[in-house]
Amino acid sequence: MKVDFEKIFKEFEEDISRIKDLKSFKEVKDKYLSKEKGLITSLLKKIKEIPREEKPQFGKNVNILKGKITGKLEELKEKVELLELESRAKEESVDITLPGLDLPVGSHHPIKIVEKEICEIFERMGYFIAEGPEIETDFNNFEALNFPDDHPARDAQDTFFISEDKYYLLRTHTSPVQIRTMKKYGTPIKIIAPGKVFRRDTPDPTHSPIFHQIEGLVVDKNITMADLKGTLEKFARECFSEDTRIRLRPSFFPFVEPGAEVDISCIFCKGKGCRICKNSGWIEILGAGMVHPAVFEKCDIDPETYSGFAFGLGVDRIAILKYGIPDIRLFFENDVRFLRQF
Ligand code: FA5
Repeated sequence: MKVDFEKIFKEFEEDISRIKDLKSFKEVKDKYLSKEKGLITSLLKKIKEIPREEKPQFGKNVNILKGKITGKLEELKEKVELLELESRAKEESVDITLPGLDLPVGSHHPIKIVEKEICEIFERMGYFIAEGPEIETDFNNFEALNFPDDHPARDAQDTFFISEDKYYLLRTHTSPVQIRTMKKYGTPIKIIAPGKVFRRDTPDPTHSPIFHQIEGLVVDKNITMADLKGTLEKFARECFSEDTRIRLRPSFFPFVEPGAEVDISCIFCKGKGCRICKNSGWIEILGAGMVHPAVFEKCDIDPETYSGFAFGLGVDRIAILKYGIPDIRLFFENDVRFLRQF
């Protein structure tokens, strides 16, 4: 059997002259050097058909051919890789004259801006931030806060219960964080607890079924109502303006005694009377009071030794006042035209 090694090498040279990228390089390499179907392999397989005395020379010739082909391909490989890189760089190059993409930049939600501002005021007064879950137990949300069994807030009309036995619910205020903190850390305490709360209130311009509160709790020896009033006065001046005044009106919350609703002097008419304050000169912003002894007892704190005050303010209502927003529902509709303004 005659094999023309010269001719094979010529054909190989023609093949490599047509190589222009890695793909065609691989095709040529496979044609000659592939272990399964390559030409060199098929020549080696033919060795058994060769007369005995010609076998050594034939083997030698195949090896020489293989060496020449391998050498040439190795030389070429580097060049092809470089070519490939250049053409990729050309294709992927950035046209710096094209106009840039307009990536919209997000902003903080107005409720979060106001929540942060309020938290910072209290942090400057030495308060720590505490947190509690939005899903609460009846114990933390009502029982430990001294709500009687027949209190209307415990009614399914007012509370979103999430278990059949009405034990788990969406917290209706941030006051359960008071219970969690007293139970976990004992005394003394000086915390604020911001968060979402939920009530089955019909939505209207000042009511939303989801809204935000910030709870405050201070417990130590000799804490008095004067401390509460001084703290809230300082808060009102920092949150609104230096000339803002506050007034406390007696009110009832089962977990405080005495309890109070706290008003600020109307920030729009400065107390003269206008449409927003319904001509009273005052706007209600929060509930507050001295921690009820029964609540201390539920949390294993001795009411004879310790006293404390607590308050709970509605962040959404404060944001409405600060920004002059006509309807609380705007905060929850997520209309970017509204949100973009903050
Ligand atoms: C409470 O929730 C008490 N836990 C506050 C408190 C804490 C009192 C500590 C004493 C001691 P009240 O139900 O009044 O209180 O709610 C507090 C504030 O939440 C209100 O002043 C109001 O600003 C806001 N608020 C109440 N209901 C809604 C609602 N549906 N939508 C928006 N804001 C509301």
